[in-house]
Amino acid sequence: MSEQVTLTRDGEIAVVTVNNPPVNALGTAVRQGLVAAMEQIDADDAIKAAIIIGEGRTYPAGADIREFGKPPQPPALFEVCTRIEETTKPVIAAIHGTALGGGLEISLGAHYRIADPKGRVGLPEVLIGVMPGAGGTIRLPRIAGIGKALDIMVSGRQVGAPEALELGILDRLAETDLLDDAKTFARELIAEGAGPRKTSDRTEGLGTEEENATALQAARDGIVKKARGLYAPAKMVDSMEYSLSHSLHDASIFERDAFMSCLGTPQQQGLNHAFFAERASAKVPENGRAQPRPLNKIGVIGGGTMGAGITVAALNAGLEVTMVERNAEAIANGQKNVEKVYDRDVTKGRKTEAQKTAIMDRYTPSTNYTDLSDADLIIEAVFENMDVKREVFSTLDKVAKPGAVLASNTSYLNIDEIASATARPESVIGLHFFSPANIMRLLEIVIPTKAADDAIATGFALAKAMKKVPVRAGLCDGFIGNRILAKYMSAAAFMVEDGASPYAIDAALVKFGYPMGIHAMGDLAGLDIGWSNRKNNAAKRNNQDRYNGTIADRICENGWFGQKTGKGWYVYAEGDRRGTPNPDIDAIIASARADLGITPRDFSEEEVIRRYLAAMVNEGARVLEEGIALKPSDIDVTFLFGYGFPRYRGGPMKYADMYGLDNLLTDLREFEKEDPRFWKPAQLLIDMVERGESFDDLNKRAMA
Ligand code: 3H9
Repeated sequence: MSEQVTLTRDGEIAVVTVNNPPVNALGTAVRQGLVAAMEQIDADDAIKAAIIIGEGRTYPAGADIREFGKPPQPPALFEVCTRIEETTKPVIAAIHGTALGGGLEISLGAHYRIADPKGRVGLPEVLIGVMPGAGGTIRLPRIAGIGKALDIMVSGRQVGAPEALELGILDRLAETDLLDDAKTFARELIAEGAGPRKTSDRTEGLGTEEENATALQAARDGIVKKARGLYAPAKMVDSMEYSLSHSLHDASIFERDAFMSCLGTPQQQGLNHAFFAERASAKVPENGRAQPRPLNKIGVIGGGTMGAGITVAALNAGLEVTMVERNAEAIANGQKNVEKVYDRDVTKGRKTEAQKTAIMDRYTPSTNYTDLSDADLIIEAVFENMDVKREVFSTLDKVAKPGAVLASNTSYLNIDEIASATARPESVIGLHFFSPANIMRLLEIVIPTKAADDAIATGFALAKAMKKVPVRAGLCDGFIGNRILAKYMSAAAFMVEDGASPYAIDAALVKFGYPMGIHAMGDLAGLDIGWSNRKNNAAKRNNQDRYNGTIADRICENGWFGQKTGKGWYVYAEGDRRGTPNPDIDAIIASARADLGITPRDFSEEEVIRRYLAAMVNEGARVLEEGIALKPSDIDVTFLFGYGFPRYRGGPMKYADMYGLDNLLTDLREFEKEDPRFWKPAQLLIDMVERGESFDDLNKRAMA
């Protein structure tokens, strides 16, 4: 057939195997091979039934995303699916791993489907900015129904085999070996004389014309809310609707055109970038040079919100965890904080009481550091204070076994200084989790000067076990994320001083795609944190720098720290987490402006975004220049997974590429006139504009 598709025979059954590692993506050679296989199956009278199966870890997981944007090569995937469906002998898709996107579409082109019980199916095209383009919107609703099919496509979720069986997507689950069971299925079909059963001819998922119209309208009404700015979902409904009253051929062309109209759009570029950036972030030199150290037992120092979150993340990863607190009361609270998470899971039906008990069996509470003597990795999550941290590390140095990795969860402090409290700085790294640590997927892995490669590789292995997205960060104040955050928070603070409404800024950010604005975010995190930082850093502040805390300080002086005090930039009624603008803020802002001698001016929504992003990307460029981040896509990943940056925009550096680095530099030059210190363009940015380079060029170079 082709190197990537083989056809073997077992009596009357043809077994068509796709072998295109790692995920059997449906690239050109696979598509050609599948068509050739179907030709041969039709031509050979001795073949009475056929099976399509994937070699290795999965059934095809979709179209080859790397081919998007390149000139399309025949046959198109929708033609392959139709060719499979037109085969004159029954074709069975035998699914294991993940049959996603085009992978599910070719199995819907097949006449019957059997799956490994652990297999999953789905149409996740929406997550990369496209829609199903090879019959997904045509065939899936015919068996699963319009509502269910749209739920699967709009969410992009992976449907487990048992649910897929219930929905009629699968005919049966394998009970022993997938291929053996598929062959048994095939023999049964041959014995029954059952011929091909075309999915495109089936109607059991559909209702009457009126019912279908109602379901489509309901989908349209719901879609705006669910789609959160994405345009592919509405196109899916259009395509589905069209297919109900047109031939398979016409519907396929309509769907294909809708799919093509998504390609190359900013959303598709952003989401595609996010997909590959997420996978590139774990590709760091240390992983190539060293193997991780053993990782079974973890120690966590501290049972507060962070320590408990890290503990839950480690327990969920199947690790054993010993949590150490300073006294009986503190450890009892720490344990309560961990159990709370699992109790909630039980209440919500996500876990059984027995599962909770099994997990908690791997948890050991302790008030004694010596209980950490057999831990492979110990993560400190205590109070953010250098003296306290150094004391913890000096104790750990005495009790931890040789080779144990010692990690600090600090978000700002100098880890070299922390490491110097031990006699083994080569085993010390930073693991900066984001709160809540059992939910947020970002993990900054911070590299102190003396850290050994295998200690760093162990940090990445932990991230993998915890299903987190790791980003390698060099040492500096705030590492990648918080350092850049500080800059755009200042840009927002200056805009408010100069005339912008904090609520208008938040609204502009939500419109841009953020789940919430920066002021609402401040209220959620607690305004007292920034206030205390500003006070602590007062002595270090350069008097020539514009001060960013004038207004925020005054809010805090009232005891208004955000959600936890019921008041901050917004006011929060009991149980209300969205809040409404705090009516006292206008007066605070007005008095601050008067004291600073500022005559307020208007800021358009567009200018708000320009300034916010310019501050973010300019600092991102500095972070790159200094080698704190290895590549621009790591900065994107940081902001996508830790700071709510809208995924469909790809991350700040990708956004900057699409906005144009020359335009960004022009903006910085314009803002620089009013505050040359704050807005000074990064040298890297200036050089890149001069050379006509993009951040994507730097990504490619870093990955070469
Ligand atoms: C589609 O099908 C459109 C059609 O409707 C119509 C067309 C006309 N292509 O994630 P992993 C690479 S759209 C190319 O680390 P896991 C990935 O980059 C497609 N490459 O493994 C990585 O490469 P590397 C719809 C792909 O086990 C390697 O495979 N399908 C593709 O954690 C391993 O990936 C999807 O959107 C691809 N389609 O997760 C599925 N997929 O080693 C997208 C993966 O160089 N894929 N690679 O870093 C996934 O969700 C996950 O990769 C999967 C495996 C769940 C399959």
